[in-house]
Amino acid sequence: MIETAAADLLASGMVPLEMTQAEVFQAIRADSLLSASLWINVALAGLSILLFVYMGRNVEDPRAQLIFVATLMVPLVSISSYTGLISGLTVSFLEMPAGHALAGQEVLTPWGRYLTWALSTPMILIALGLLAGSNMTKLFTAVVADIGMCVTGLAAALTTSSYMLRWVWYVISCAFFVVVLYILLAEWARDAEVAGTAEIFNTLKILTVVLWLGYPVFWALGAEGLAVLDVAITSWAYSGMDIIAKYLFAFLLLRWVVENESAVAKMASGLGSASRGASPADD
Ligand code: RET
Repeated sequence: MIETAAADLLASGMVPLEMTQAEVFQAIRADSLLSASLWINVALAGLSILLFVYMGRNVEDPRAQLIFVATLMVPLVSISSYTGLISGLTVSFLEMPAGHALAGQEVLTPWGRYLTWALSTPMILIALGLLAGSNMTKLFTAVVADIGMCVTGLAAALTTSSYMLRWVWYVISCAFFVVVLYILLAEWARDAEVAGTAEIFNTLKILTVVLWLGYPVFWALGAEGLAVLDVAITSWAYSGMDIIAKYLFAFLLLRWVVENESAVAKMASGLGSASRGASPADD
């Protein structure tokens, strides 16, 4: 009964102010398309954790181990993130401000996604930076800019006072994203040439850049932005991108690390390698 009532409210867009966590939980459960988009990620994250632990059982080089640990954190954070969404803990119904296409209506906002991206995406970047042979400055810059992107994305989703300010946060988040893209496409691409990991780095770089660009596009088109797409479709878009950006990405990276552990071990130790133009070939 509660489920049907919650589904009707969700479908009509007439959601009472201040829903309890149990009501949000029921509303999510009642939308089978939305629920499926969340549960599939819990299942895949669980399987990935088991697979990655098994793949890494014989890895001994510390740098390769660090790449494994960082990558393994991605499905671990993911399973927690999706559990938060499914339980209703990290989802709120927020009233959109004047100017928004759904102004005055309560829109389901899965803000836990943006919060947990602030933990999972730095892990992806740390793994990529280690693979490229990044120095500490670039790694730090990429991770900090990435956290800035996620936290300001969270602010965009949670701002209900002004429609314009939602987009101001969005633009700030995009500015942080540009820094991340620059490091990936220019700095680390060059570092990977020097480190001898260019082939795998380039594959993962393209996968990452193409998929990550999809997130701001779907945010803009989804219910929280221009509201061209509905909540369940947007959730499927994020879940689909997550599956490739996290599990496929992690599998390709870890498989390569296992097969090329000696090459990873031969990379300069530490994270203090010189920056631009300072490869041995320049002497
Ligand atoms: C937001 C909205 C504001 C503008 C920008 C965004 C970018 C998000 C990205 C997320 C990547 C997430 C991944 C998660 C995997 O666990 C916050 C959507 C630029 C790039 C890869």
